Formats: sequence, C-alpha cells, structure tokens
Amino acid sequence: MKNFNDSVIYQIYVKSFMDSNGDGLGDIPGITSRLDYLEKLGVNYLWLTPVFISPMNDNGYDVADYYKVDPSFGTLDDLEHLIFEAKKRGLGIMLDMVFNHTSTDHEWFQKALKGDPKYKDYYIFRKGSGGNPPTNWISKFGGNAWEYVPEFDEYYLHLFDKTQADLNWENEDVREELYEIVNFWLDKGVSGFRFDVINLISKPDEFADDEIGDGRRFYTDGPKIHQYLKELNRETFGRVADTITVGEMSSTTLENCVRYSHPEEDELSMVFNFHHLKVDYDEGDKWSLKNFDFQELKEIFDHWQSGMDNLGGNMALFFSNHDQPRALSRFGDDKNYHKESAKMLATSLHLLKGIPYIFQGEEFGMTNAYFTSIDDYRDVESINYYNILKKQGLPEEIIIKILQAKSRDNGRTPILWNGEDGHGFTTGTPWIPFSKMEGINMEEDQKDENSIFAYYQKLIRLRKESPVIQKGSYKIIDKDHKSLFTYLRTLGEERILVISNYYGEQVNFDPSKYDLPELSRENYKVLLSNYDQFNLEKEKISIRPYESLVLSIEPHK
Ligand code: TEU
Repeated sequence: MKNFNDSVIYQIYVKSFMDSNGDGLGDIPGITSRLDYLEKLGVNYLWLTPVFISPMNDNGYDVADYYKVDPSFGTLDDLEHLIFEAKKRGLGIMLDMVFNHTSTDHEWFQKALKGDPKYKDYYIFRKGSGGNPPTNWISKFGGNAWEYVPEFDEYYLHLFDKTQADLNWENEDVREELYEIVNFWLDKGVSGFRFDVINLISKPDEFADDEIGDGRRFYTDGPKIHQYLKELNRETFGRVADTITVGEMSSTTLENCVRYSHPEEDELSMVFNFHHLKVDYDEGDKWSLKNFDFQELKEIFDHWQSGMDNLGGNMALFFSNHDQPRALSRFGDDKNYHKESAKMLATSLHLLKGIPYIFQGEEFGMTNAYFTSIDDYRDVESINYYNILKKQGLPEEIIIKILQAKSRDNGRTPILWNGEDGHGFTTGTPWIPFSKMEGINMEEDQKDENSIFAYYQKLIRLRKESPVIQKGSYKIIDKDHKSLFTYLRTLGEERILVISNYYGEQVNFDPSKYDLPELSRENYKVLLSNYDQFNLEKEKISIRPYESLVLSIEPHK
C-alpha cells in the first residue's frame, strides 16, 4: 500500500465552502469554481464532507441515500464534473462514507419500522428491561443512546442523534450493501474515502450497562473491527491501486491505530484520532471552560508520534476540522498574533510525521465564530448541550461562553473569500451567520506578500521536496519546556529541527543544553521561519511570540 507521505489533504465542509446559486448553502459547482485556488495552494486531495441525500439533521452525516447527491449540493453530473476538473489539476476527490449509521429516513430503516424482518436486522433493535432502555449508554450528542419504538416495544441503538440509527455490521447483507456503495463511487473515479467513526462499527455480543463510563468501552475498537476493515478493503478500494483512505477513530488506542494503518495490515492508509484535541476538556468534560494544557498536548503528540513511528502506523495530522473549534482561536492568539500564531500552528503540525490536513479557511487564518446568541447556532450537538446545560441551571452567559469556545459551529461558518456583503460566499442569506471576527478574509490575507496562504504554500512545497519530512524519524527535544514544542526529524544524515513557541512571550532555546552538538552557527541553516528577520546567536536562540523556526542541521564535514 502506498503511504501518501508526500501529500497534503484539504478538507471541504461543503455547506460552507462556496455557494454557486445564491441559496445560502455551499454546493458542488461552488467547489469546482474554486479549484484554481486549491491548485495554487498546492494540496493533493480534497476531502468533501458527505454530499449524499440527507434530511441534514447532522449536516449530511445522516445519510438517507448513499447513491444520490443531495439536491442542495447539486447533481451527480455536478459531482462527476468536479471529479473530472479536479483530476485535470492533479487533485483527487475523497468522499466521506458514513457507515456506522444511516438516517432514520433511509429506506432500510423505513422498511424496518414497518416490521420487515430483513431490514429490522439491518439495525440494532433490543428489548428494554423494567421500563428502561436496554443499556445505560450515553449518545455522543447527549441523552440515552436508545430510542423506543412503541409498535415493537423495542429500542434501536443510536450512538449519535436519534435520527442516526446504528447499522448492524454483524449482518452480512448490510456489509455487502455498504461495499456495493463504495464500489459504485470508486467506479465514478473518486480517489479515496474518509470513513466516519469507523472504529465504532463492531458492537459487542452482549449489550450490558456500563457501570464506570458512557458505554464507549464496549463498542470502541470493537471485537470484529479489524476483520471488518480487512474485508472492506478486500471487497472495495483494495482492488484499485493507490486509493487513499482515512478512518476517523473515536477514543481509540495506539495499538489499534497501528493495525488500522500499517501498510501490511491491508486496512486503511491512515487514521485520525482526537486525544490531542481534548487537552482543554475539564476532567474529560468537553462542555466546560479550561485553557489548553500545553504539557499534555506535547505528551500526547509525543506518545502518538513515537509510537506510530516505531510501530509503522500512519497518522493523519490535523488541528482543525468541522467538529472542532478553530485551532487558531484555541491554541494560538487570534487577536494579538493572528498571522504569527496561524503560521506557527501550521509549522508545528505539518512537519510532524504523517499526512497533514488543512481545514478550509485555515490557510488564511479563519477564526472561531464568536456568536453571542443561541439563535446563531445550527449544530445539533451544540443545541442539545445548550439545553442540557440550561437544565443544569448554568447561567445563559456562561453557556454562551462555553459554546463560543467549544461548539462545532466554530469551524462551520462560511468561508470569508472577501470583505464584501456575502463575503464572496453567497449572494443570498447564509445558512449560518458569518464569523463575527472582523477583518479576516482570503483577499485581505493575499494582499500581503507574507500571507498565511503563501506560508502554507511553502510548507506544502517543503514537504514535497524533503524526504526527511516525509519519512524521517521523530524525536522530541526538551519535553518539559514551558512554551516550546521542539522536535527533531532525522533521515540518514539529514536532520531538521522544528522549534515552535506556543505562547506570546519571547523565550530562549539553548541548543547546548541538549544532545545536539552539531547545532552550532557553522552548520545549520534556516529552512523556514514565520518572522521576517532572525538573529541567531551562537549559544542560544531567541524565539519570539508564536515564532516557529525550522533549522536544517548539516552533517559534520
Ligand atoms: O464525528 C464523530 C465524533 O465522534 C465527533 O463528532 C464527536 O461526536 C464530537 O466531536 C463530540 O464533541 C463524526 C463526524 O465528523 C461528525 O460531524 C458527525 O456528527 C458524527 O461523526 C456522526 O456521524
């Protein structure tokens, strides 16, 4: 299996990328109209969030027909045209496959509800006990994970919203249906797939209450998960050389991720995991306010980088996606060091070992939404938790603060292409308000020759040219430093040192403190920096607020 380490992937949240027909919703022709921009950025693949027919309770992650494009996004012709036009520019299209669950509007579920036994067995129906649901598991979007169906006096499992019913992967017919879908899209010429929460598909034999947690330990990386992924690979994309795949792995482990992504396991090309994006959860609770724990962030990166490196797994590198607040607002300083911290975060992430992802708008410094009213929010999870926190008696202003920091809508506001009305995104009313942060947009960024966009271009180019970035081993330097995340990448005699300041105060990096005798003025050169000028002293290096410095260490002559 190819490892894709020379590639960079760009995520498009279709609904918010570009609206071509003035209905306020991003669409497929909108993406096609921006392909030149994406080609200029230099990325290789475009991952599109789900574009299939859906009632959109979870913005397309509730699929009602996997074979058809939702009319709000365009037509199958539009998608085929996009695939064709993208290919012309050297860009591959990756589709998002949501196979843990379907929408309850899906024909299969509708037939199940009518009592058709074939289709009832496509889902997970169980009896309750003593008026309670079958288990006490909690849905990822809040509340119990089982929904009662009075006609059957049974409940069906939904790990997400109650309109997202979990599929029964034990049933061979279900698996075959899903493989057929993947093959259908492969035949349309797509280059790859992202598989939504794919490590949750294998449920336990027995459904039991979880006395110590929310149930996830029973179905995460479940008993038959590797068997199912191997089968999926064999029956579908394994047939087509160089298909790129990424699995979204919820609450997973290193051991499992190595197996999911090791080239010899024939499962997937790479994996997403989320441990590094929980460092601002207070005791595991997302719906709380806490500054991010920098030491923990480094420890998690180190654990995964070293582990995947040593054991041959392949990691997707990302700080942002459509389920996360914007990294720039979360780990950087989007007000005082907007450009510096945007570039620093990009450097610190892209030069790690793995395959980097850019989430739309990240390449010119889009920030959180900063909505001040619940009326601006659209996300089902945010609205559910607003109500849950309200019930718990939290004051409105605190809840809004929590949403401002944590809501998935932070990453979902429409792309700000320019500073005009509609921001070049739409001529109509956008489905969700624009970010309230003033003055940031793509055109504005590009006026500056030191734009964030130009910096991303450099990072992407650097990866393509540099075997050490693609394949080099990883080692952390000075793990306990209060504000720097520094790591060394090595491939044979080639070495690069990546130093990044995650805070707004200048600090010193003293190479003589570490086992880096080669790091002297004579034999290193600056490969990249997010500041214009630098003044490298022999003994110590000053690292300014949110500065990233990438040094190439030349071998001793
Ligand atoms: O996300 C899975 C997931 O676990 C996160 O969305 C998580 O629930 C969230 O961060 C909780 O805070 C995937 C998709 O990316 C997401 O958009 C969908 O809503 C979800 O699956 C269900 O399909």
